[in-house]
Amino acid sequence: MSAMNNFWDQKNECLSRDELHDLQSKRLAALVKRVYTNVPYYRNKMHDKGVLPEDIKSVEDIEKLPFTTKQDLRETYPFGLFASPMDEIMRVHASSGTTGKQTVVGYTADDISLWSELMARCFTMTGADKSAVVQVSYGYGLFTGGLGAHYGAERIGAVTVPTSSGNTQRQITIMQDFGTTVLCCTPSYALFLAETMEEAGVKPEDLKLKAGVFGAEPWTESMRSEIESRLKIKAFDIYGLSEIMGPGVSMDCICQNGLHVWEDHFIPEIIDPDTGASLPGNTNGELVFTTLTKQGFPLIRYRTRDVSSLNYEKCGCGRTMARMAKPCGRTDDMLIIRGVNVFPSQIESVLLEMGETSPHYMIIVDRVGTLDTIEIQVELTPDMLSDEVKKIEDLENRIRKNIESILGLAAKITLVESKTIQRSEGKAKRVIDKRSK
Ligand code: DLL
Repeated sequence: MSAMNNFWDQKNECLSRDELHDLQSKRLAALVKRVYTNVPYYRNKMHDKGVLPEDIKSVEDIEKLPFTTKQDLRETYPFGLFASPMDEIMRVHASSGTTGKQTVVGYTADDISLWSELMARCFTMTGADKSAVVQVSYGYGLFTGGLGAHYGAERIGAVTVPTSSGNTQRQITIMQDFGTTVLCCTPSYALFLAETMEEAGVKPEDLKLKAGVFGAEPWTESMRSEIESRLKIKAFDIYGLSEIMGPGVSMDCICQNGLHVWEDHFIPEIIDPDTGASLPGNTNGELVFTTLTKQGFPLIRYRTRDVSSLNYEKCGCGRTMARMAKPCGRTDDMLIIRGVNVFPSQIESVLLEMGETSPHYMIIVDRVGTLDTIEIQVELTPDMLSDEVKKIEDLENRIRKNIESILGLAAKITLVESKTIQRSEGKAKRVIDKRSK
């Protein structure tokens, strides 16, 4: 598989930065005019900020525009931010989030076509073509994962297998019998599939699997290595959110050094989450997106709450599109424990780099009196027995020390029996925060 020929749309994927700048500027100006005219909510927000469509002439002017937040989506629930008449909307999706009303997004026929096209770029980046067999094990339904991947796989002409999530045994049988070459699911489910295959005595060599397109939740580089070695595939990271489109806003290429944002259709920015100020390249902050070409549900400067950074250097694969760093978590998933900021992904890195336990863990945060406590439950590997007290204590101590040196925080480590932590078929839940109750 050559790094240079995995293009679906080489011309657009490799536009020069100058060409991109001009295209984005033109599209941004048109978008702002359109939402100003069609969406009263945006018009009012722009008036509040004292900005008019004619003030937006190029990408640099984007900072004049107001942000959009999840709260704005809730206030206009369900269809208040749609910019096309309802008879042009042909699909809706929704995401429930963890709190409050769900947010609803709408697509015109052109939007669905664009989404398929961008997902086709993603699949092609894995080396897949029309000879591929793509098993879509993301959930189908209001969640964008299943249908988003489905339309992209069909667009490249692959054999598309819409298994949806769940029924793990059947997923494996289908992989074997249909000769699946590309698997799409969450990384936590990929790991569960690997585990179930091992138990059933199915070896990676028995399958034709070459690549995985995994996303919808944060996962670390160590988790990637774990999945790649257990399934013997190349694991690609795909990112997206329903508000912006669904999966396929960005994905990493064969170089696995950041996820290419399809900048001809989305403008990414990184801001300081506290002040809203724009941050320069290669600095961590909150990721913000503006959609440039979506019609049904365009968004201006949408605050994702995801933490990442942007790299504008040309990539070894030949693409010019900015690369976002693997999102390490969400500003609203960040735990503040005794004043220390903790991302679950930091804990995952420690555990997987040590490699002495299974990769399954659960973080339990509580408050005793006024003191925050953190307990990390980690599963033993099946061959380790919990009655080997000395060995277990020794391992717990070493994990505690490593966690403390990374987080600067003492955590209680509890090793639990193999298979006692719940597996997920979709997005994994890794934190129980009892303080919020
Ligand atoms: O999770 C869309 C998707 C489906 C992406 C399938 C990739 C694959 P939502 O349910 O709206 O949409 O959740 C979006 O999930 O803001 C991130 O916090 C998180 N997320 C998605 N992909 C990644 C990723 C879909 N690759 C929210 N790495 C986003 C880290 C991710 N977090």
